[in-house]
Amino acid sequence: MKKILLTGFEPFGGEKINPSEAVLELLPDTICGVQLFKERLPVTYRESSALALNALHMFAPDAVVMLGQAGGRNGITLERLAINLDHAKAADNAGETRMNALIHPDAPAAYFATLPIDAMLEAMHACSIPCSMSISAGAFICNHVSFEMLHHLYRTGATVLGGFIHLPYLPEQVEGKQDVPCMEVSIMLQGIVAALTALTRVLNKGDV
Ligand code: PCA
Repeated sequence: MKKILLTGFEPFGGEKINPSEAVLELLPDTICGVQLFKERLPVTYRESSALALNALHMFAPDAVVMLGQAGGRNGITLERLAINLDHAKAADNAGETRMNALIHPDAPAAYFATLPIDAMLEAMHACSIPCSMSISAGAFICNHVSFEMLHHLYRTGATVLGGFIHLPYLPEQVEGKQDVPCMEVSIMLQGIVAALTALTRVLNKGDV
């Protein structure tokens, strides 16, 4: 049985909820015969990627799909890249701020996601889910975890596919705010299930 590791984040920046965590909780345990493992990560530079890599070693998945919140975006975005930079004015949930810091000084400037993101995007479009490709996951914790994960997978020559998906705000996060886009959790769920279904097709290819 093939396996996918899914990660999501705890709330941050004064929010009470993180859409990635909400979606993680609603996802089933299997999709198209592929087992899903879920890991909730802290929004900290120090612990997030260590926990993600720990889950990778524990579950030994065939693919890793990392989820996070990108407030202000109006659809689900598939990240093409993870960059070798920690650079955000905002402090993480441990109070740490990092600016102009390379994540791994000897590593490349960026890694491409290895998930089948074209097929995943097409699958979401086919369900009329607002979604698009993104070339920047920012330089905060989401990018940090994504870069550390892809760095590990590229460096070890692992055949495990990996990549990051950003989710917009949930409706309850934008109450009282004007012109801030949001998406119902049921639509996010439908989008992620469609994207994962496309991924399972790739993973199951070659299986008898
Ligand atoms: N979004 C932030 C960190 C955690 C999350 O869900 C980001 O985009 O870096």
